[in-house]
This record gives sequence, structure tokens and C-alpha cells, in this order.
Amino acid sequence: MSLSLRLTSSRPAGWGGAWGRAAWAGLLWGMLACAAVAVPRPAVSAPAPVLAAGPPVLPSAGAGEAARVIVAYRRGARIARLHPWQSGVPRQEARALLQRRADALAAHAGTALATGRAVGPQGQVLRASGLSSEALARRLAAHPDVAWVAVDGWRRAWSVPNDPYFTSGPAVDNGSGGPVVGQWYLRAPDETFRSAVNAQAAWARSTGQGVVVAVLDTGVRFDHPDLQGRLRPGHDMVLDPDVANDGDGRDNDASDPGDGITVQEANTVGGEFYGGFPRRCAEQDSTTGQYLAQASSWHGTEVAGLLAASTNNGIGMAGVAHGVQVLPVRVLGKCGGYDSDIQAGMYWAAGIDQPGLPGNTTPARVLNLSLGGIGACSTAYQQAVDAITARNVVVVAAAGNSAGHGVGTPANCRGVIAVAGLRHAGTKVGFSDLGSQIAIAAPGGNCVNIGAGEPCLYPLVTTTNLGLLGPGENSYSDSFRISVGTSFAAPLVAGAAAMILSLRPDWSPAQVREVLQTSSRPFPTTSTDPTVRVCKAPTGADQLECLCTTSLCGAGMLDVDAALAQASSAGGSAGSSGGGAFGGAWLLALAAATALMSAQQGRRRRARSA
Ligand SMILES: [Ca+2]
Ligand SMILES: [Ca+2]
Ligand SMILES: [Ca+2]
Ligand SMILES: [Ca+2]
Repeated sequence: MSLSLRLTSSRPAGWGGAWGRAAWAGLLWGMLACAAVAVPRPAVSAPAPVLAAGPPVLPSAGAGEAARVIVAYRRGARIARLHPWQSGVPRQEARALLQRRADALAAHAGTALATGRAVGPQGQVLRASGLSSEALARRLAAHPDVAWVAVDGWRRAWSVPNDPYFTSGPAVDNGSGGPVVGQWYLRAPDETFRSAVNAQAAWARSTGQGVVVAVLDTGVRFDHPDLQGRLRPGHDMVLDPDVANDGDGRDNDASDPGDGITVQEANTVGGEFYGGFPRRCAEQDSTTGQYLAQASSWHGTEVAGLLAASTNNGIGMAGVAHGVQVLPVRVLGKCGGYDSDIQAGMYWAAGIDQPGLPGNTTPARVLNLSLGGIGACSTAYQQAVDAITARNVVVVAAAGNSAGHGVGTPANCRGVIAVAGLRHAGTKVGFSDLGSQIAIAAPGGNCVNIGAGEPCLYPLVTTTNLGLLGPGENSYSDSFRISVGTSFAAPLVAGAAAMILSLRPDWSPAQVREVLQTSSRPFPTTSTDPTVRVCKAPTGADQLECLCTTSLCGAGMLDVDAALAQASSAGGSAGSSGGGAFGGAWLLALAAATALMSAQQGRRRRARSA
């Protein structure tokens, strides 16, 4: 039996079908689920721990460092009466006064005390050496003049971005706006949003600065306000001018001119964009049999936004790895694209020279492929992936949106980090494909609400454009123009990979994969919906929402902060033996075992499809 690859971007191909299936899966869940509301997060840290002159309960705060506390005196305290405060005294005099108060406490503290500045009308900073802040606080708290002592801890601003949609989408009004929960998928996980990727906490460690991530897709809208400063020029690999829709073949302008299809094109039998066989470029009206016009997907712009939208710029959304530079490599046009253009784009993105193409002056360390088709991994794709990973470049690909069938290609190629999609509750989302080739799972967006005119509750908000055929107004997806699909789970993982590489620039793709996997959180093993069963190996029938297992949905749910914590604490740099759990020898052994298993699986798959 021969294999035919039908390559399409995952959203345009699976749009109608995936939406319908996701909605059906959503109905099952929605019967039991209540509408979820975002948990407001504090804008500042909790107050510094305070010790009343009672039981000494203090958190640890850098034992071994010099002691540093804030002390406040009781109203009418003897020390305060002996060394009274007068407003308006010069700074030198105030400091001398505070030091006299410190000296008065020194005997009680059992050590010399140096004063810092005043803190409020009743308090001051005290420093000492040779003991911890906690120990000093315990001693001073027992003094009758002392109202309370607090460790003078160190705080940092929370990385709460000021992008409004991070917290909540625009108001839902007459078929636009939402989602109410904003960018739920980037925040810390909780009981409702079990699959959230915990990126917000990770931003204190890295945002991916200095790393280039290639987005192999439909191109991008360079004029989107929330992508300003985030994009390299990139390249346009689409050779066929009709598919390219920009009037020519390959060029150095990766901007997306739109990939919409007119009613006439969709109904021209034998035309390149015919709605039926072989490419199936359009949805069909079930009553009239007519193929319908297809709006442009702006798919590359949507993937780029999830990955790297400008963050803390006060507009729109936040990107998971907003320090990276996106290298747009246009490989898809109207209805999809050829393998040959995609593979040429992969080599170019990784900085591998090819005859007839200009060199890439900003090669990527990570490739994101939110595209694919049905079939085994071909030799052509495997060779491209092998050559690219050999250059220390990570390849991330979306599993596919065929409603629980086998992993698509090139996600199923050996060495690719294949990403499955999760519902907010952590179960496999209906549209996502699954199988042994999946490395990890991440949110793919899901709706729950399916009534006519009701907003989709948990789509992945991202940058898009409102133009139907050509470009129109730049905008964002929302609860009505939704972005759901494994296409949107993949860039969350690609972003995490880039953030790891920004901390560990010399790490190999195998090391990045291992840290992503070992830091991931376990899948939930139960659902509030009793009809949701444990996922089974794909059989050729649809398999909607199911409880993920590590053999079918990857190692677990992406946790960006845990991955970066692990990357920062792993001993030494790549290849050196740090002596910890991530010493080089251990990693290499595990990588070898993984590669061997993948190779065996690959052989079995090829044998089956032969
Ligand atoms: Ca043509
Ligand atoms: Ca062109
Ligand atoms: Ca172009
Ligand atoms: Ca923004």
C-alpha cells in the first residue's frame, strides 16, 4: 500500500471537524462543569512575616547570611522614651538616635547591633553578624519594649504582565470578546486549570532571551502591534505562486498575504483549491453540496503570538517565551504546502545551506512545526530531522488534530518533540491525536460551552488578523474567533525549549527533551465526568476526551517553571558531569535508551504500513 501525505496546516484542515468534535467532547464535560472564573492573583507579595513577642514562628530566610531584621517598638516603650524622636532632625542626628536605640537592645540580643534606616515612625532596621536573621528576631522579640520583629526579607516584583488579556479577554458582547479567563494556560495550575503550563512563575528565571525560534507556517503579519520587535525577517519557501498567494515563488518576505479560498476556487473541479478530492481544501454545505469559501487562517501569526507576543507592553496578550526572536519561515500557503517546501524551510531555519537559497544569518535553535499530515515518517523528513538535531537544533511538532488517531507526520519522526493537546482539566482534548511518539502534552484549548451564540470558554488567546482573504485589521482570537488545536499546544513547548536553551545554550535536543519530560506534571487519573475513560492506543476510530497515560500522551503535562528550575539546578553545563541527577553520563544513557526505543517503534510502524 502506498502512502500519500496530505499536508495541511492543522487548523484549516481540521477546523470544521475539530471544532465539531471538540464541541461534542465539550458537551460531555459541560454537563457536569460549572463556569470557571479566574482566580485573582495578588499584585504584590504577602507582607513580610511578622513575629509578635510570642511564639517564634519564622520562615527560613538565608541562614548563614548576616542578620537583618526590622524591629518596631511598643507605644510608650522605655527605649523610645529614653531616645525620643523629634521630627525634622537632620539625617546624621536621626541615625545617631537610631544607633542609640540599637545599642540599648544589644545586651538583650547578645551581639552588637548596627542600625539601618527608620521604617515608619515606630520601627528601624537592625543588622548583626554571626547569626541568622531568624535567630536575631527570636532574641529581640522577647524584649519587653519590642512590639514585633520581622526578618527584612528580599522580594521581587511578581512577573504579572500588564497585558490586559493575560487576566481577562475583552468583554463578551454580541458574538465577540472573551474568554473571561484570559490566558489561563500561562498561569500557575490549580484545581480548575490543571493543564496550565506555569509560565508566569518561570519568567523570573528566563523569557528565552537570545534564542531564535523558527515558526514554519503560513508566514506572519509583521504589522501586528503585539509582535513588534519580536520578529526576524525570515524567508518565504512557497514555490508555487498560486499556493503562495503573493504573486511569486520563493522570496525573502515571509509576510502572510492570507490563505483564504473563494467559493469559485472551492467549487472548481480539478482546480488547485477544489473543496473535494484530492486536497479537500474547503468544507461542504451538507444541504446544497456546495463547497464553502474558507477565510484566511492567519495560522503563523497565531502560533507566533502564543510563542513570543510582546509582553508587558500594555496591550493585548503575553507570549510564553517573550524574550525569544521568532524567525518566520513561510512553508504553507493556500490549502497547505508541499513536503519539499517544508523540508527546505526546516534546513534553512537550522542554518544548513542549500543550493539556490541565501544563507540564514540568524539560524534558529528551536523549530516549531504546527503542521502535518497522515502517514509514517518518510525518509525525507527523518533525514531532515536527523541533520537538524545533529546541529543541536530542537524540533517541536504538533501531534495532529484527527480526533484521537495516530500521531501525524512529521511529529512521528524520531528525534522530534511531539506535542499532544490537553483540555484545561488535563484530559486529552477531543481533537488531539495520540500515540507512543508523543513526548509531552500541553493545553490545546477547549470550549465546554456549545450552545448557539455561547462563548467558547477556554480557547488559547493569541494574535490574529480579521481579513477574510487578504490582510485586514490586526486583532486577537477570542471566545468566538477561537484558536484551539495541537497547533497551539506545540509553541508552548517550543517556547519552553527556548527558555531552557537560554539558560543552557550548549544543551543538546536530547537534554532539552529530558528536562521537559522529567519536570512535567503527572496527568490526572480521574475525571469529574464518569464517561471519560482511560486513553487507548489509536485504532483508526475517533477517540475524543480521555484520561492520558504516559505511553500515549507523553511524559506528562508541560510545567515551564519546573523545567527551568531543573535546568538551572542541573549540575554543570552540557557534557560535564555535575554529579547530580543530571550528570552528563546519566543523561546520555537515557537519551540512548530513548533513541533506541524510538528506532524500534519506527521500524514497527514502517513494517505495519508497508
Ligand atoms: Ca499552481
Ligand atoms: Ca513569494
Ligand atoms: Ca513572500
Ligand atoms: Ca502584549
